[in-house]
Amino acid sequence: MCAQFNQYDNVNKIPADLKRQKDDFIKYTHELLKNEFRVVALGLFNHGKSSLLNQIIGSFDNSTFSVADKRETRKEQSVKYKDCLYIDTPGLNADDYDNATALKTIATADIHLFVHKITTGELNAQEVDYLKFIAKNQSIETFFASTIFVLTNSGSVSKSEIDGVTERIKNQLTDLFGSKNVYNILCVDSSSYAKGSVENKQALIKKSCIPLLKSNITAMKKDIKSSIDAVKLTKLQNEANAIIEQINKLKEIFQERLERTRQEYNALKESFNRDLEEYNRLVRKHKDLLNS
Ligand SMILES: Nc1nc2c(ncn2[C@@H]2O[C@H](COP(=O)(O)OP(=O)(O)OP(=O)(O)O)[C@@H](O)[C@H]2O)c(=O)[nH]1
Ligand SMILES: [Mg+2]
Repeated sequence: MCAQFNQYDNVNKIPADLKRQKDDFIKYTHELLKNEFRVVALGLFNHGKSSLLNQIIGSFDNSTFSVADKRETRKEQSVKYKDCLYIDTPGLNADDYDNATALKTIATADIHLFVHKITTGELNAQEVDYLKFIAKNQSIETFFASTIFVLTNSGSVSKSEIDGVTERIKNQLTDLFGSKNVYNILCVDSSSYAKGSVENKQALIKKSCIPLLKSNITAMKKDIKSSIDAVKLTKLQNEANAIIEQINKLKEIFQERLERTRQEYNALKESFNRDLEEYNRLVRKHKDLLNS
């Protein structure tokens, strides 16, 4: 969440950057300390985040979270449903602004729904990079214990494809993050669930696996509830430490600059004194010549 100060040349920009970081931190602290259980959908754009959240909250006509067959969600949107706050994020990789917004929201999640469209195969390089980035800011074990990989569009692929992609993603995650974590992966179809619910087709509802996802979220919530305060505290400490680190870096840079300026000043002063001495010597010589 903390911006990196890669460029210190514009000294005037630094106070503004620090102020923004401080404001972000305060906003983040408020969000973390609110007694809300936050379920955040994240993933690449157009992979089905908004559709999924609509179905979880029973908005079968997709009228709550905006859905389209193009890059759609541009800013975070939250909806309170039962005892959770469901938060939709702009698709990662849409652009830098969207990424920054999504990453800030992700940092406040109690449960992450990592949404991935199964028809695209296993996780791609960008998804892997985002996972690495997100997991870097918190304990990996905690991150995976609070994450469900939701593979959408299951109705568009065969059962063997579902099994194959699920297995490959599990292997990818194990290779990347180790075998100790629990990787929750579930394949769903939001459109089938919506159709099944509207037309009251129980077989379609069951096949969509959305009811299973909902009960998995409830179970996960129960599991992590006892450790939630400790997790929030760790996140806040990490954020505060990142800001302190930036301030210390700035302090070092300013001290170096001060030292350089002091050396330049001393060198200038010495050269000026030498010039002055030479000038006085010349004046004295000139006076002696005049007096002789
Ligand atoms: N058949 C099928 N279509 C889906 C499913 N999930 C999403 N879609 C369709 O995929 C398209 C994109 O869905 P969205 O929910 O808007 O995707 P998003 O990830 O929120 O996209 P951004 O907001 O742009 O990041 C829409 O046309 C949806 O109807 C699914 O499980 N099955
Ligand atoms: Mg969306």
